[in-house]
Amino acid sequence: MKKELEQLRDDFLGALESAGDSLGLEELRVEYLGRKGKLANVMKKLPDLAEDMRKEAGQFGNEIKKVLETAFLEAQHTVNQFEERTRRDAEWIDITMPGIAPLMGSLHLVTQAIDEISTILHQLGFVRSRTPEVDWDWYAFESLNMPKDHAARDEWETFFIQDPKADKVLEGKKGKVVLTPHTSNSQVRELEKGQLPIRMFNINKCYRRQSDVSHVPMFHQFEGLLIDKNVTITELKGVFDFFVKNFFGAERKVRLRPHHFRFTEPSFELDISCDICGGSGKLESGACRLCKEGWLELGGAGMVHPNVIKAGGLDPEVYSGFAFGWGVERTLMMRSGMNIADMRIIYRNDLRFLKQF
Ligand code: FA5
Repeated sequence: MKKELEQLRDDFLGALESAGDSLGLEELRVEYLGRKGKLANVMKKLPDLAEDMRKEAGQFGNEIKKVLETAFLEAQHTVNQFEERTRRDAEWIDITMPGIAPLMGSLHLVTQAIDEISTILHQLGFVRSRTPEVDWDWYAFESLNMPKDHAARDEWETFFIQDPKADKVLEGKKGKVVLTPHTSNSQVRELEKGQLPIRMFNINKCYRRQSDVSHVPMFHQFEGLLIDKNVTITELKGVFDFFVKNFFGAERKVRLRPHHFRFTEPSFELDISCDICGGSGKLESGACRLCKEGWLELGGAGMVHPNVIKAGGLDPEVYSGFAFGWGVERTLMMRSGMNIADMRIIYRNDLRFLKQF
């Protein structure tokens, strides 16, 4: 039995050397030291030995067991250390390698334009006011000298809000509810506050049933309103000159063209020489699709109509003023070098386009 135990020890120590990894080690432990393993099998023979030999063989068996267990623990320690080092090596980071730059977000180009427009108007002493973008017909049309069913309203191609409880447009004391088709709903809302003089601007979303190279269904306008005693067109012209010089540069050509709005008298539209065709109306490929004639309309303006001043609760004999409303997207598109020939691209959420700004 002694020889058998010595052989078993030698076999085990030899096998430990080539166990490889912790799995191999565990298999060896079960094979030799497990409850039904090789050592247990040899020790099972103890009761068959003569009594005088049994004690000595038992002691020897225990010594061999201790040798095997100690050798096993040492091998296990070595293998664990090796495996831990290998794992750490695999996770090693070269801190001298250039990093991956995190993606930087930026403000949408329309938001950037709104900020710039606001800065210029602030410099002129205008203060930003907020008006609802879902509003009553009264503020969007009727108080602006456009009675119900007046043909002038058609130009605004308006979206109405449906009453969720009935098959009709939502309606209240101030008329139907609309998605504001222009920012001019701010005019009477501001007059009603009765804090004079008024020098406010309002930038908001507007909605119309329109979509082509120079129109989108949701766009932005900035509206200016100045009401005081003895206001003249000269001051309106001064505001436009200052704005154009600051936003587009001193060299850019603009023109005021007589127009008709129900809420201003006299009324104008302001055009700018088109930046896409350089003001010629022509491109190599044919006519400029954006402006068609070298000029692009940016917005409307005029002296506030006496009926509007009255609707706001003031006396038009005492107070007068001017108002203007420009499209933010068109203003932005016409900035030198922007090269945006189709307004719809601004809202396509194409990152290849948006990342440029
Ligand atoms: C108006 O909306 C008037 N409320 C402007 C005004 C204000 C006149 C105060 C007098 C006094 P108009 O419909 O022309 O006017 O629109 C003004 C500008 O908004 C246009 O010149 C254009 O720049 C922009 N705009 C109008 N519709 C769209 C659209 N669907 N998409 C993008 N921009 C638009």
